[in-house]
Amino acid sequence: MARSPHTPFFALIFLLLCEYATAKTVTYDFNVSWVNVNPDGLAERRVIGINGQWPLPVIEVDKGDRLVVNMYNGLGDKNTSLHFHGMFQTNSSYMDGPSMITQCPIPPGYSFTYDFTINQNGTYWYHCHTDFCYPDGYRQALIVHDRDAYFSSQYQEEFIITLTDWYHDLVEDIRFLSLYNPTGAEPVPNSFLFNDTQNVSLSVKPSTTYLVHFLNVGAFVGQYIYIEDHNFTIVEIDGVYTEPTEADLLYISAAQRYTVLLTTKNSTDKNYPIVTVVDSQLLDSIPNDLQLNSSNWLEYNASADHPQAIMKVDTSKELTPYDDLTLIPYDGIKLLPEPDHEITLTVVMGLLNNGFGYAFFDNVSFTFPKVPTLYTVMSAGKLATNEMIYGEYTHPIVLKRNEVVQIVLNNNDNGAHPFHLHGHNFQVIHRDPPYGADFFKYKGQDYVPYNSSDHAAFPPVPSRRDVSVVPPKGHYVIRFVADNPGVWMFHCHIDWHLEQGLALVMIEAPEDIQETHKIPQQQYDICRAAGVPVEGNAAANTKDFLDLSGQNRQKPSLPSGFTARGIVALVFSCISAVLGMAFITMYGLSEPKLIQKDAPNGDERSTIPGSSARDIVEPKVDRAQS
Ligand SMILES: *[C@@H]1O[C@H](CO)[C@@H](O)[C@H](O)[C@H]1NC(C)=O
Ligand SMILES: *[C@@H]1O[C@H](CO)[C@@H](O)[C@H](O)[C@H]1NC(C)=O
Ligand SMILES: *[C@@H]1O[C@H](CO)[C@@H](O)[C@H](O)[C@H]1NC(C)=O
Ligand SMILES: *[C@@H]1O[C@H](CO)[C@@H](O)[C@H](O)[C@H]1NC(C)=O
Ligand SMILES: *[C@@H]1O[C@H](CO)[C@@H](O)[C@H](O)[C@H]1NC(C)=O
Ligand SMILES: *[C@@H]1O[C@H](CO)[C@@H](O)[C@H](O)[C@H]1NC(C)=O
Ligand SMILES: *[C@@H]1O[C@H](CO)[C@@H](O)[C@H](O)[C@H]1NC(C)=O
Ligand SMILES: *[C@@H]1O[C@H](CO)[C@@H](O)[C@H](O)[C@H]1NC(C)=O
Ligand SMILES: *[C@@H]1O[C@H](CO)[C@@H](O)[C@H](O)[C@H]1NC(C)=O
Ligand SMILES: *[C@@H]1O[C@H](CO)[C@@H](O)[C@H](O)[C@H]1NC(C)=O
Ligand SMILES: *[C@@H]1O[C@H](CO)[C@@H](O)[C@H](O)[C@H]1NC(C)=O
Ligand SMILES: *[C@@H]1O[C@H](CO)[C@@H](O)[C@H](O)[C@H]1NC(C)=O
Ligand SMILES: [Cu+2]
Repeated sequence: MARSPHTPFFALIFLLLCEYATAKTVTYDFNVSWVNVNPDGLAERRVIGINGQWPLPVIEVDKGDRLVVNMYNGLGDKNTSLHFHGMFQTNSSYMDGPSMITQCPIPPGYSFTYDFTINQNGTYWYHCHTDFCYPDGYRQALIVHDRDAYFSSQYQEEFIITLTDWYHDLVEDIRFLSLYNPTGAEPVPNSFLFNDTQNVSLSVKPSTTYLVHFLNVGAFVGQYIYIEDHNFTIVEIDGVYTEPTEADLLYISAAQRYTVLLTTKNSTDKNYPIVTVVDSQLLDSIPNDLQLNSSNWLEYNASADHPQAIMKVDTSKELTPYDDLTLIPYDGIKLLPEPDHEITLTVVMGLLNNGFGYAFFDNVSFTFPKVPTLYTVMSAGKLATNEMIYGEYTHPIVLKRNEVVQIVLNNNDNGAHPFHLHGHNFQVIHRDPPYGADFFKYKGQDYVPYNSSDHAAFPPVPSRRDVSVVPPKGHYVIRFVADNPGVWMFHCHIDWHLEQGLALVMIEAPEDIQETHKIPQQQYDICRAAGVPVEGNAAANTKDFLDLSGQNRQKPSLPSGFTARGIVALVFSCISAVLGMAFITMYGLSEPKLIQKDAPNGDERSTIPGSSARDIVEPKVDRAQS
């Protein structure tokens, strides 16, 4: 029988459809090792490189692809692991990356393969998640391209740009958590980088639209960004497509992402500064030589002038960024119904009895368990739904499958905190004070907790993202559905605050985790190599999961009768004796504001004293600008 003349045509269509629909596997081999770099021209330092290179490779995949990263830890002196920020890791929370939560730390000389499927689009990033490591350079963009994106026909070219704070010292040498820093003053960066360098000229064509991905991969500081005489059209935040929204100034906190369309002018006579302004409200002190504002250029004409920016002024309305709470998700997902499970948390900074400055959700400063929490789920049988087995100091919260969860986050600290939830994005339904009010202009107002009977109406289609900033002395309210069984951290993305314990762990639908998760053998092998037990409760007790004796604990609270002021004074007299005033100048310490009640009892389990957040030690220096 003669073949139909149409066959080749249909075969071609079929092949095209297949090509279109078939996900591919994208494999990266990462040999992680130390390399020396000097991206700001001020100091050479060691950073964590991949295959001998830094800046690190951008991971680029298409929606639906399987991503495989074969990682070899060639650092020699550090454990590591890799987190893919914003990835939902459906049925694969064991690929999420945080050490001692969903896997064991990968010791030097060992390999580990991350392998999962990406059913998301947009702008993400990867960074190490063992100890406090990514300020040492192990972080880069991860872009999920999507030819079905509603804006995909509206641009001709694409840019990926990271912003970051930059330190000249290794995290281990900064020694942030120490007796020498009782106020917990965050290390002040030495400089700021634009796409891991400075003084960048982005060469552009006239009358062309670019899709620009901005990512703040910094460890600490948020940044404002604008381009002189140009506007952005926001189309995505943190992997969530938004209705196209025009904005002239963005504020990007640590770990947030914005993707914008940028249309160039039709003339090529001038170049325009791309201006970044550091959120200096976060800095406890500002050294004279620290450059807070930077110009990079949208370069239309390489031979024309590259002017420095004419600054917008901090003190006027000019520096009011676009309020991300008003961005409407393109998928139109409506306000989730009233919560089944409400969690109210208060962020507090305080001292424990070793004189170190810690961070707390209520009275708990996150402390790693002895067994990674996910492995506790897998080994606990029916007890997996009992919060207690995960240990008091991981601040565990067990969620039921598909319940609507609401987190009310009150901030009793006078710094802003960008909170990130793993495994989800969330609706941000309320925030106070809002952007444009006193948000970054804290002038010492009182702590304002959320009042559920006194707030503005929630938006019908709330903004969604995976990192949202809780304002100084204010609060926010977020909602999500517990539809992704797994073990997920919720933590401040200022890496210094994570180190201080500003984290908790959610165990979402533990029975479903047990059913859907098949932990690869390599993970157990890595644990054996790291000497970490893979069964048992948070105290590694496999016999009696309800017996937590021997669990890791936060340090005890200050002894009763000892005031925090006393400790600080004591510490400072010692320090002054050793280091003199130089140190105090270094951390920009002003008179610490301390309110102290007696510890409720001598129980070593008690932590920071005081029953309500208002009474709690507050040793942070006043951040009001002088
Ligand atoms: C990783 O890189 C180091 C140094 O660049 C090299 O010595 C080592 O053989 C590499 N290891 C692997 C597994 O590729
Ligand atoms: C960028 O330009 C500034 C101002 O001219 C200069 O101080 C700085 O060293 C430059 N940075 C680099 C990495 O060359
Ligand atoms: C790696 O992690 C294990 C388990 O926590 C620990 O015992 C070991 O000291 C760590 N190794 C390094 C090099 O930090
Ligand atoms: C996750 O596992 C559940 C239960 O086996 C299954 O219904 C679902 O399709 C899986 N989802 C993905 C994205 O693999
Ligand atoms: C991913 O893109 C598709 C269209 O290509 C869209 O329907 C979907 O909502 C997007 N997913 C997310 C998580 O934004
Ligand atoms: C930013 O740096 C990354 C990594 O080096 C690179 O892939 C990307 O092209 C750079 N972006 C621009 C706009 O040059
Ligand atoms: C930017 O947008 C503002 C209003 O949102 C408008 O007034 C201004 O003219 C726009 N600027 C440019 C360069 O398009
Ligand atoms: C260039 O843009 C300006 C301002 O938007 C407009 O007035 C002018 O007509 C444009 N010229 C051309 C050649 O498109
Ligand atoms: C680029 O700038 C130079 C110097 O200002 C100018 O002479 C030249 O005409 C410009 N070229 C274009 C294509 O606009
Ligand atoms: C940096 O920008 C801020 C805010 O726009 C401004 O107040 C300040 O004067 C600028 N500093 C320098 C050195 O340009
Ligand atoms: C909460 O708001 C209601 C209504 O305005 C008010 O009556 C109540 O006193 C407020 N509660 C607190 C604790 O401020
Ligand atoms: C925190 O406070 C709660 C409620 O008062 C108490 O039950 C718990 O033991 C405290 N936890 C710590 C670690 O102090
Ligand atoms: Cu924080």
